[in-house]
Amino acid sequence: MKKTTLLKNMLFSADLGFLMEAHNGLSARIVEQSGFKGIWASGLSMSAALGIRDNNEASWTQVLEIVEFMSDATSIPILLDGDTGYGNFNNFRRLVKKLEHRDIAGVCIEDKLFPKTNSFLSEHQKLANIDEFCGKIKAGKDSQKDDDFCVIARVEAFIAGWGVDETLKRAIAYHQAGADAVLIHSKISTFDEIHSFLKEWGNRGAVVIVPTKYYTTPTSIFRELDISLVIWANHLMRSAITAMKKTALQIHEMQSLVDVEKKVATLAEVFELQEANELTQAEKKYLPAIEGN
Ligand code: SPV
Ligand code: MG
Repeated sequence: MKKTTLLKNMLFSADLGFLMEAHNGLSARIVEQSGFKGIWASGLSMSAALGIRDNNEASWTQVLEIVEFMSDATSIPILLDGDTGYGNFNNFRRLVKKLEHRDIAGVCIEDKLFPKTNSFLSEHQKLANIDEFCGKIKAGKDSQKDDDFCVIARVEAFIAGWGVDETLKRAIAYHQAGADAVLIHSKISTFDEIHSFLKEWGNRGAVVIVPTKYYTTPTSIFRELDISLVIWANHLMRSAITAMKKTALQIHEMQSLVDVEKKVATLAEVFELQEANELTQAEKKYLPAIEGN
């Protein structure tokens, strides 16, 4: 099945689905091997992995390069965190085309202004004009070639300090503009904001959430409330930071590898993740046998 169809089915099936964050080809492959059915190409994680900020410091073509590696390394659908779409409707529709070329299953755009700021960083974030954002959604949907490619509209009204009324107004407008789903984001440590939205939203359309801050909310509640998709948004990048800091400090202190060797992935695991064996087999098939080798 096409990756686009797989993502669309996740959004519209009766079951709660999960996307796990990845930020490069290696982490994407680890997500797939862990059993996840889809990948969140997180803007925060991809920028952090590049050593830069989540403020559109990476150009959109640099982001495309990263997701191309991720797509090549996996067979499950990838939803790109497309920030604000990297410009206006015109930039966004070009992005959609280029994502389809790279077999990316969908893109999520948020109703903030370019260059964006991470939702957990700044208190007074400015929101996009509703009509302008609806035009962007429409332009994206009109330019996709594959009917199943998904455009998800992320509502940042709670993040920007607005209440449920503004959040609902925006979600309804984006849904009517053709968004395949709405992502409602919240930075408070309880599920209250999202819950207040869901009560008003009813069953108008698919809802995606990112429980980074309200992580103590039991997953069973998301299921009971008919959420479509949960995104675990940054946990491979954060676990990599913890592991890398520990290893670097230990090697620096000990001036030896003896204490860490048994605590890190073996080289065999690295080669397995790179599918080194496939190349060995291909060499046997395609390279001429040279005497003495
Ligand atoms: C990301 O993973 O980059 C996101 C989610 O956009 S958040 O960091 O919560 O804004
Ligand atoms: Mg992001």
